[in-house]
Amino acid sequence: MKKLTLLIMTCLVMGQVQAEDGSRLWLRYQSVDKAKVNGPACIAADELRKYFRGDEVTLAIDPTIEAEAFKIEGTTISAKDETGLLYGAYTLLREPATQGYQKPYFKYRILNHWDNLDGTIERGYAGRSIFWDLDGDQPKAIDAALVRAYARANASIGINGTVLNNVNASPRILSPLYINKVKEIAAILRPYGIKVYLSVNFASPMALGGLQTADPLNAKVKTWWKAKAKEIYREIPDFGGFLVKANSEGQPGPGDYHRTHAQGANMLADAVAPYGGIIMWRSFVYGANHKGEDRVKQAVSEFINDDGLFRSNVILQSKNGPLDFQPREPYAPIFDNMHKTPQMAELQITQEYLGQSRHLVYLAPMWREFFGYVAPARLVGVAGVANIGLDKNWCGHHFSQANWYAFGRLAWDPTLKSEQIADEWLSATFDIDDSHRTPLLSMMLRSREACVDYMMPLGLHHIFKFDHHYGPEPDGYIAHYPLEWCPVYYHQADSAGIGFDRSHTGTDATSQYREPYCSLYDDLTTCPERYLLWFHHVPWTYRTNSGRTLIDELTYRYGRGVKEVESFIDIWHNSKPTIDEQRWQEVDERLQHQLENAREWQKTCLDYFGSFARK
Ligand code: GCW
Repeated sequence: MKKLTLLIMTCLVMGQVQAEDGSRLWLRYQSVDKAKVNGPACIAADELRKYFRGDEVTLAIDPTIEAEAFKIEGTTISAKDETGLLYGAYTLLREPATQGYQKPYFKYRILNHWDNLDGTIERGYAGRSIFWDLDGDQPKAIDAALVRAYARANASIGINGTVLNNVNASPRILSPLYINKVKEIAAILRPYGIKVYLSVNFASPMALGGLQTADPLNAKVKTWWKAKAKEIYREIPDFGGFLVKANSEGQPGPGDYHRTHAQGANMLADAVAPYGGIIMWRSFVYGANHKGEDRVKQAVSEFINDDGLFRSNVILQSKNGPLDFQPREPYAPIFDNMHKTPQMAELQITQEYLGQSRHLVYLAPMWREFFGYVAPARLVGVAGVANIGLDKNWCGHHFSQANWYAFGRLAWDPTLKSEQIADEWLSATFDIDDSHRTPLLSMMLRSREACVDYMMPLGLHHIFKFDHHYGPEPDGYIAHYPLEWCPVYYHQADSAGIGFDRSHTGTDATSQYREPYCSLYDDLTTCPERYLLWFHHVPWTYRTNSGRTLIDELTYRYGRGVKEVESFIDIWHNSKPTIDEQRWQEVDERLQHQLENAREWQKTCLDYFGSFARK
């Protein structure tokens, strides 16, 4: 008995027996300690020495290779520096047969953490922040091992930046105390090729600097930001820059002083420019200045006059859709309207409106759909709102890890197919053979469309429960203002029909799109059905492509979504013999819950809409 315990303990210490709790993500390599690694001592060398299954591998620094790129010839990886070597090493570990040259598509491949300094995470569903918490009123000590594991996971998929705090930013993040913490984190992330960025509160000069104003044209305000930038760069010379949510949902901004976004962004851009820093300025602005205007039009109205006026180190960051992170939105027309401003797409990995960490929804197909409308060539980067927290498995749902993984892989190469990414992830995450992998792959690939079907088919949107956005509430939250938060404002169901008329007879949001989309979306007969009720108010008796009336088609699609989840459960049950116990159970529980919730969506929405349609 004693011997057995000793054996188990030894194995544990040697890392050979590990519980499958999801904590190792897609990095479940078995250590083989076999390969002889030639070249500089670095993380790439350590990883290969431990996990590469070949006998020998060579790492070579080659200054002629572009930054972050790498070349694999035989078993030699060449790169400009250690970051390139690291990307090459992870690629070789994932795909031992890889040969040739690779470089990342986007320059900026950044996670955005909506983490608050008190440890909570806005729209976080996987526990508390891995970076922040309080110890009394002081910041808690950084967990270096955890942050290192986070860095490693990101480097393995090519992510090269991270914004450490919520866009609804506390000014305290810029206090010397927190800058020191950021410095600590930066030191852990640096060897993995990851830069740190911070979200800043535009009114920080008042909250922190004791100034009377945060007016971007005020000399003292400018001086304050310049001094703050200098202080940050003294501690963190490769600091990335700032992300700013200004004049949106109650956040302060240049508009408070009747200044433009360009004036606000440029003032910050000038402060970080001497150090090579950038400003990511969000276009998610609606409300105050646009009372009465269709919310999906407001970003373009708000920013169009600023095009061409931003400094060259300002990037406009916009969500993929014009409204919020709904399961399906048409692309945001801001990408068609800003011609002189570098742009980044903000994608949401955390599934705020997609069942959070309780539903299995694989997001790569949604992001690929977006790239079909907004060519990656028009973007300088992508930001992903992270789904990471202190939960053992990092993301709450084991399958939500696939979304973190897919974000990184698409940031590296947006032409990768959703299927390939899912296949890579499944193979790395579970020990399954081909016959079991195929149905799981199919489940993942169908899961986003299923979610659209059981939540908001045919272009319905924002019919979620108020505030927490989990579950259906088509009749919910009726306020006079902000109308932008009311389901009834979005679906406009009445005895005649349902849907939001955004054609030229309605709010004319279609006119913000380039051709052919403008004409296509504007005309009820050519508008793709997946956007039908997004752009049109449609009579209940309208015949959809299937020949069914609108209400029958809605009924059919809600039913189809629910059936899909039933079939996911079957697939999962069939895979039981090949999946380790803990993860199988945890996913199974969530799938059962997903089914209940999908049925709730179906019933609530069809009862409610039916009360108009079937009068
Ligand atoms: O989707 C909404 C979220 C807010 C979020 C906001 C934003 C960080 O419900 O929680 O705030 O978007 O993107 O700024």
